[in-house]
Amino acid sequence: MKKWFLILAGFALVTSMTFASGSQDQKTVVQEVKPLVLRLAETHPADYPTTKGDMKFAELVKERTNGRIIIEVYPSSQLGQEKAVIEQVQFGAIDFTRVSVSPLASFVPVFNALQMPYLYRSEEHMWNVLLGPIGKELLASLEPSGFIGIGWFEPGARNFYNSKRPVYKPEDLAGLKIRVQESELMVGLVQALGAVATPMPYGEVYSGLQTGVIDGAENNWPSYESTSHYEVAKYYTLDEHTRVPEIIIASKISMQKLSKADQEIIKQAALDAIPYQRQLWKEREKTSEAKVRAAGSVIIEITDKTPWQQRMKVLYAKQPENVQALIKRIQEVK
Ligand code: BDP
Repeated sequence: MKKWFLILAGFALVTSMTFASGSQDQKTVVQEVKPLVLRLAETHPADYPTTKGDMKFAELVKERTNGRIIIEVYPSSQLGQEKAVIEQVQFGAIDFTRVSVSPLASFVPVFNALQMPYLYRSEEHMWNVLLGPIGKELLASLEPSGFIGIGWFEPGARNFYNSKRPVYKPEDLAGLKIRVQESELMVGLVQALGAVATPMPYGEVYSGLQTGVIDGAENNWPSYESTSHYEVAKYYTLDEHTRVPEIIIASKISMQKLSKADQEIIKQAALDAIPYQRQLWKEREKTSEAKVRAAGSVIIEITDKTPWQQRMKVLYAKQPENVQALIKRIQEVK
């Protein structure tokens, strides 16, 4: 029903009356201008703040192109899990996706700098980086790999959770099998804490926890709640080990088919959707926290993060020179 409405609304019906010269004959010419329909892949469900951010982006593009460009958002991993989707974006089979920088860094390793543990002093520091010169440079740097970076969304801080025991200090993680994103850096992070890292797509984590293939995972409040992972892993430790920015990327192949003016509209629309997503995120963090607390999750506060930060030194030392240089620039941002 909705789809049909979109299709109908997208058709611009141009009606012109032509009068044949010297006669009273009237002819009506109906010309159909079909909108260009592009697809955006999203992992999260439709009611998730990030998906709503994607939808805001799509709405702005539609509005600003007078319905000539329609971006259809496919939520809940309908088009595949993030790593596979990124590959498809690279080949032009999917036009856009919103993903975590974590799997993207396997394609463009310098992005690892953005997901280093305890890198940002605060959410504000992270946003100053993303919206400042570094963020702009990074979006632009994706082009040789077949992507056009167009915007960022709020990722929240990630925390460990597991089904076995409360974790107060890194030593408590020893031997636990912890799911990580498909990212070498995240594997290193978990290993540096003494746990066993198990890379796995997001969509498989719930059953992994349920069947005991893994003991735990790590994520922000909204993801821990929306996936129902809290039902099968009730110990949630607020160690806030990392903030991994969310990014919207377009396929270079898809974007090149558009006029420069339309490309600009798309880039601007993605940037203009950011405040909306950030606002929804703030609200959802609170409701997610309330929901998992009410469901009986055991929430462990960490007042002194120093022992966690100490463990991460090895990971910093391991980074190649270009990543180290970028990390330093990020740390210098006010
Ligand atoms: C969520 C991100 C999503 C990732 C997921 C994960 O929003 O993009 O796929 O974490 O852990 O926070 O895989």
